Amino acid sequence: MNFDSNNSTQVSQDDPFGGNLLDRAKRVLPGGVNSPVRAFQGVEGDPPFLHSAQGARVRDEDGREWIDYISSWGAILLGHAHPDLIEAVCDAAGRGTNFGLTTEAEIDLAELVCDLVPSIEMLRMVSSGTEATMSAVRLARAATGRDKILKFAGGYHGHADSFLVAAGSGNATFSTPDSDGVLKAVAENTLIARFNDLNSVQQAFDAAPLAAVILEPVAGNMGCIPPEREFLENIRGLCDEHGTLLIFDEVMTGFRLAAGGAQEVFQIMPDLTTLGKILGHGLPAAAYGGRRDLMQMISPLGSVYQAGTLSGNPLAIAAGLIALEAIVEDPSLYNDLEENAARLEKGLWHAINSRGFPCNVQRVGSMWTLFFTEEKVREFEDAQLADTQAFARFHHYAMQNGVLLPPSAFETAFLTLAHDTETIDETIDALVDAIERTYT
Ligand code: KE4
Repeated sequence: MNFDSNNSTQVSQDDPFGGNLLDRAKRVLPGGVNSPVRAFQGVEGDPPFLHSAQGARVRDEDGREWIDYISSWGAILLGHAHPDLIEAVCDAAGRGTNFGLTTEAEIDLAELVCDLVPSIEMLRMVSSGTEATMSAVRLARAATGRDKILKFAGGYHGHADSFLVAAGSGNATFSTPDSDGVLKAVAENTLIARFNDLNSVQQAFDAAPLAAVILEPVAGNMGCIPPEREFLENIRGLCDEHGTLLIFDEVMTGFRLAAGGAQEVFQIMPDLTTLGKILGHGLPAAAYGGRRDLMQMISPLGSVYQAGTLSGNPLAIAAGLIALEAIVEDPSLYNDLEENAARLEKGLWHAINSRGFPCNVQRVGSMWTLFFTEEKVREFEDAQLADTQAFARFHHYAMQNGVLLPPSAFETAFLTLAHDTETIDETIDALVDAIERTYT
């Protein structure tokens, strides 16, 4: 691959209406984006404005193309614009976009989720991961009669108030708001522990009765951080001991790490699971589900209210059915993902070790992050100590070399089934050169 340095992202797109797209966007959207991370504040250069995607590649309004590892933040498994999915969504759209009453397809998808995800006996569809996690926490508080929940520093579960909190000082682990507009009274009901640090979890259990522990079983929002041995098992044990519900936030890991997500890989059964991303394969679908006795507490059956105009939207369901049916038809697809992701990791480690780059690749299945530190990243504080300025430069050089990584040192990159051997080898060449330029 020849690295055309003219593929710089510094040059913003000129739109037909004069000015450029970013200036235009900033006049009507906060920061010019509909979600903060897209503003490229964590990396160098301006964000491209994408026009289309196909397989493993995306293309911007100016026709520039990149091998894509954002993969819609993990929502894309089969590859962008998969023909079967496009056909299914177009067919669904031709029959109407949303009805506000239940369709058979919603039952089909719910049955598939129950078949695939070990701990889910019943679920409720929603339209975003945030809705899924906030509803699961509401359910846990109702089921236990307790107020407090435990999350982990660096864990991201969407933007519901209960999750936008920062660790308080001292051992109390009681939190303070991490966003304006979040009430202190709300933040105080969220305790914070450190990922892979069982003592900090024990401290939280000692501090107050907990309704739930919510965690990403593989951390993906502080870069990719695997759980260390027995960490998940010990949390399950503490929850059982204290009558606390365990919520696995598998919005990212669900259908990504295995057909049954992280709970299948690690053989741990949570009480509730939240899903999203691949469940809609790029269309707005998410869900929370788990033990039947808990889910039967949800309105209209039970006393826990939750609702949504577009929950179970026929187009999102059609996309989700294509994704999950592909998994059922060919479970070996995870072997293909593993093989190509391992090839990428091996290629990066070869360069890191042979050229002595102060970097570290952490990967779980098709989720991976290149950290600019030689140390193992076990928890959020470790990720914060990595050289995020170096990552910002690296991301920019990677884009100039034709590879688009998530624009933050605290995110995870994702492969899809369209990231074949040739694409991986192109990526390795491009990223090794980008690391080299980062350090020259
Ligand atoms: P949404 O509300 O964005 O659909 O899902 C929230 C969420 C919940 N749980 C986990 C584990 C998640 O990763 C997410 C959302 N992920 C981020 C990126 N890591 C979405 C990207 C964005 O915020 O723009």
